[in-house]
Amino acid sequence: QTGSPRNFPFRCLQISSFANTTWTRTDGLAWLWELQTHAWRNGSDSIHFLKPWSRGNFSPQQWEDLQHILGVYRSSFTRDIQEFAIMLSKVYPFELQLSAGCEAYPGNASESFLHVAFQGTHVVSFQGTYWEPAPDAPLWLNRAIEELNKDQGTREMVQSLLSDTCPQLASGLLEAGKSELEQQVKPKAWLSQGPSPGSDRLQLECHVSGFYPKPVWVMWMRGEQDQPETQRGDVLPNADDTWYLRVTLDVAAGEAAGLSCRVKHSSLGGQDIVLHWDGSRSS
Ligand code: CIS
Repeated sequence: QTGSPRNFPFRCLQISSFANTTWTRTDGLAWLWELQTHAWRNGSDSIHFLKPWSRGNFSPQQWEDLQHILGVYRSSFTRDIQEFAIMLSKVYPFELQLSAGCEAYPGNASESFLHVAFQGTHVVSFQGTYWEPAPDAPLWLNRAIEELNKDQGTREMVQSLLSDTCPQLASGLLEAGKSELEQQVKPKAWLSQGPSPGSDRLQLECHVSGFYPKPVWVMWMRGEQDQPETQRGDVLPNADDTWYLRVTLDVAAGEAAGLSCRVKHSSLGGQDIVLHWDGSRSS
């Protein structure tokens, strides 16, 4: 897949836990596409850079300013939410999650978003210049939204963060991190025997690890024939920004011979990895 212009969204996540009236914590993280670029930890005043290119094209002063804005915001946000909890009789513990970010398009266009979830359900978004309830938000939220919309200073700040700061940061990161984002890392694959699913049955496991980017195709095959009983696990993250996948097949012990695991990935340039089950390992 060469030459086609593609977009990489930049996403910031905020996770705020309110355990009781006195214990809270707020952490943040930011991702460019599949790569985590920043961490903003509860006890820390600074935004931590996780990549050599996490500074993007921001000056040290711009980072100072952004850190200051976020520092003030974290304590005000915590206080505001505790006040809302009293006003709306919400019981502890509860979780708030914010997801905010943007994606720059060719030209100068960009699109931004900010969504808030309460107990894991989307309840509020910032749209244009106002806070708005999500389509199925509970009615009690309207009082909070009314209060939030009275704070014009915050609305202007959020608007400028979303429409100026975010796209500028994202496009600088994209430029600085492009080669890492677009890199291709080949998977390694190996076979093993899983726990027996029953008498005279075998579980064949095909492990695929260390690949980047995430999309991958793995199937158990008999010759050229896909085995539709193949069970695919979740694609799990390794610690080094690569991915891992396990794919299994339950078969009668006598039918394992002749099976193979086939792996297709963009890094392999059409040269699929094919591993053959060694009948002699079946016990
Ligand atoms: C109990 C359930 C309640 C549910 C309610 C749902 C909540 C909805 C979410 C609410 C968000 C509220 C945000 C409000 C913040 C304000 O408290 C705060 C301070 O406001 C000021 C007022 O303007 O407070 C003063 C008193 O202290 C005064 O009241 C003042 O009013 S005045 O002037 O009338 O007297 N406002 C701000 O701090 C403004 C800045 C807001 C910034 C929002 C940012 C959201 C995004 C957070 C993402 C965090 C993850 C970061 C991860 C990594 C960082 C990498 C780079 C970041 C790039 C960011 C790009 C988006």
